[in-house]
Amino acid sequence: PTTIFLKDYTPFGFIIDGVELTFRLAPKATRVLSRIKFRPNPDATDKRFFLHGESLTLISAAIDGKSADVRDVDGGIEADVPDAPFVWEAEVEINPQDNTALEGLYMSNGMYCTQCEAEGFRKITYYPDRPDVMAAFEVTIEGNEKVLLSNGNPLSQSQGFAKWQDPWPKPAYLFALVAGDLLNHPGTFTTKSGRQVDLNIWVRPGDENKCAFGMQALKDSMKWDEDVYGREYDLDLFNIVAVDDFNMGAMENKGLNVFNSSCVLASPETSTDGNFERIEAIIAHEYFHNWTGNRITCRDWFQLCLKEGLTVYRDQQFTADLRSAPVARISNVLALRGRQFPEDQGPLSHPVRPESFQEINNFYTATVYEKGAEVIGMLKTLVGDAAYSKAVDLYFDRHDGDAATIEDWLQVFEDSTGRDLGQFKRWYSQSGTPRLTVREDYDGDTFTLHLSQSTAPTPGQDEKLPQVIPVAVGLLSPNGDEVMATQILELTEAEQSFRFEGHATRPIPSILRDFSAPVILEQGIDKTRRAFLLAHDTDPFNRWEAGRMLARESLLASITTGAAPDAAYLDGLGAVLRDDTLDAAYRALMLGQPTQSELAGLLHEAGITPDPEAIHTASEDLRNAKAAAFGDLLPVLYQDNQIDGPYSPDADGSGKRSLANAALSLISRTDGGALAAEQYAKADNMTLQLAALSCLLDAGAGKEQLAAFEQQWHDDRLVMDKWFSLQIMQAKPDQVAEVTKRLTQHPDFDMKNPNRFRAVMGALSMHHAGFHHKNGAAYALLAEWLIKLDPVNPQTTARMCSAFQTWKRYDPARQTMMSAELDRIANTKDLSRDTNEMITRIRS
Ligand code: DPP
Ligand code: ZN
Repeated sequence: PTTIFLKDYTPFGFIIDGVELTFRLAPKATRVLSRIKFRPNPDATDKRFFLHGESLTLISAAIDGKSADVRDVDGGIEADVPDAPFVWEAEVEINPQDNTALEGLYMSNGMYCTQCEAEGFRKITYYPDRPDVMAAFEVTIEGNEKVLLSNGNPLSQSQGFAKWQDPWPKPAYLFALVAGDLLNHPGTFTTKSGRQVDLNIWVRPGDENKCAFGMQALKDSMKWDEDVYGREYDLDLFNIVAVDDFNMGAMENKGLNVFNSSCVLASPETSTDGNFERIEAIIAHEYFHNWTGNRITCRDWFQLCLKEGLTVYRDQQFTADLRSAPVARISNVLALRGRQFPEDQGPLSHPVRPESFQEINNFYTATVYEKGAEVIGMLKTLVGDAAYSKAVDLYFDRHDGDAATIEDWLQVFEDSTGRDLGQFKRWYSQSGTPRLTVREDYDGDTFTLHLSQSTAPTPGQDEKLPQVIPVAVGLLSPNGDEVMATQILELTEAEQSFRFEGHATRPIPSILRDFSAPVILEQGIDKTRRAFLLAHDTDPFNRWEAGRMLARESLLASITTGAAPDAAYLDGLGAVLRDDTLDAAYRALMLGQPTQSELAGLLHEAGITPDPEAIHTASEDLRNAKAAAFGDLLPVLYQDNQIDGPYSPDADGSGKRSLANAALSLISRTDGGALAAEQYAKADNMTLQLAALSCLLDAGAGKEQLAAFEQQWHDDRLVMDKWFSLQIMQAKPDQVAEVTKRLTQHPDFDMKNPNRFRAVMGALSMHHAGFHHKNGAAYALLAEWLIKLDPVNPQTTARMCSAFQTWKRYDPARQTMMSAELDRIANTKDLSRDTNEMITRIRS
């Protein structure tokens, strides 16, 4: 396999002045005719005329009307072309029906759709399939389907025919085509300059009642981007299509977003509050790409974080504005710690801007997305809100229509603020999670914080240089008043001290407020201090964090010494739960505790081999201790957070349901599931129904309800995904592999559908104690299915290999078993490039 390097970038030898495509749709033999105007690129040194192409049958090719002599080369074709403008015409045949990889043009439930990011367009026709080649597209579709869609605005439409024109030059990865017997949920939006935009969500018949929420989220996103970033939509039409078979969550194709149906379809009966929130965020994310990604795209795929980090940051801001900012921030940090930290601390660690890859699909990672967003947040913290807005405005002014780089992005900040961002840029090039260590001093007047930073070596990077870390700090007095409001300390050296004068009593610092940098904070403070912060911190994130740390320390003590759950933690938590000035969603988050895989990671970092069984036992014990300690409080929380009246997925309602459901899950540990059964019986929305079922299964009950649930929902694929997952998530560790295996034999288990595959195999790999059960059955089962899926869908297979990324954390017996499974995958004949790269990196 070839490795591609950032440093080898060269521009394409030609510029495109226009692309015309004609699709003659047929399931097994679609013809694609292309007519592309090329001219030599004066800025390019490499003049080779190379077009990408994969799995294409070439019917004919012509240059300026004369049959062209094309040479097959690795990954595409070459031809000799004039040193002047010319027209390339080609006809190819492709087979959408058999395209199970879901890249390029494929079929899902009888409808045609496309996925071109990152490199799928080359499976549609011969083309310079690279993001720095931008062109205006005109697309003709001939097909029997009722609805024929492509990017941009419709030029003409009649039975079996549609012509679309996208006036905005775009890279091929933003191309899209959809054809099917679809229905639309319509809407309109009037932009700030008074232009009316038609909006549609296109779905398969039967799903029309699940579009209203997504439509509202789209309108909210359009308004928000105008209000906050000054960005207006730029076409007369914006289409969203829901597709059942989709590798990603959604795709921001110009004017024609294609969504995994799980990320757009919603109704109270079938979707949980979590689904609604996720849908709102993803609709916003894809819409925001119209400016950060589409109008300004990436020069090459190494710059992926330029659009993804920024767009995730923007969708996080949107959620914080629409819902509760502290709750949103805590959720983002939980996701970062849950997915990005393990990646950055294991064999798959890579910089936010990677410097090499074999298969770019493998770099749509938590590091590029979530850490990429954290980097934008730090930049904003460092320069301040006003300077951030000014710099981003300059970015849009200067680079509209460009395929840009991280250098371009940082340059607008340097130019508009005068600040040197040379050191800050290390956040893009250095991988690994920095560790921030704090020591305190006090001399009767001056309080001093000694901060130091270090980052452990990561694959390919032995030496780490100090990064710029914005550390948000506030000071509290011993009675809990804030004596210094939040300040940003800029840590730029390996070690630095910050002095705070004029404190007659020793203040208590609250450090890394709002999680101001994606680092591991080592504070060396005791329980009393944490309990104080849990009770008094004025920063909601750090208040939550104090509770989280107490829970963490309690669990680690139970795991390593068998200690009982920490009474100080339970006391402090009880006080917070009783404080009904705090919103319900926040209190529900307080009731949570570190995941078992997070604990395994912490033990590993501390040089202790994690024992999944002991971790599981300690986690269960802590939950049981909460159930016992809050025996009187939990029914009150449950009762106080019941909602009369119709379901609404807003922040207030979902917060109440999350607190009531969190209480229910603890109550179910003592009442055998009686209250959960009651809730199940009367639930009129999926949030309550699913939570009740989950509690019942956890309590070892719920057989009847599980069957009833299947009966009720067997026709709804998205709900059935939950039914599959839940049984695995709630299985006892020694049952997990067996339950999973049984579910793979269920007639509705279909590995070709990525949602279903992930519902089952994802749940298997995320059940820490079950996946790592000492009998090794889960390792073998996952490997077996990854091997089966690889020839069908390499992208999803490769993504799921990361379940094994932490294999070196565990004891020799488990390592040997996981290593054997990795070998088995690696030795599979004709393994895809995607999976091969992942397994090679994981084993290294
Ligand atoms: N569709 C994916 C996303 O929006 C890749 N661009 O993040
Ligand atoms: Zn994105």
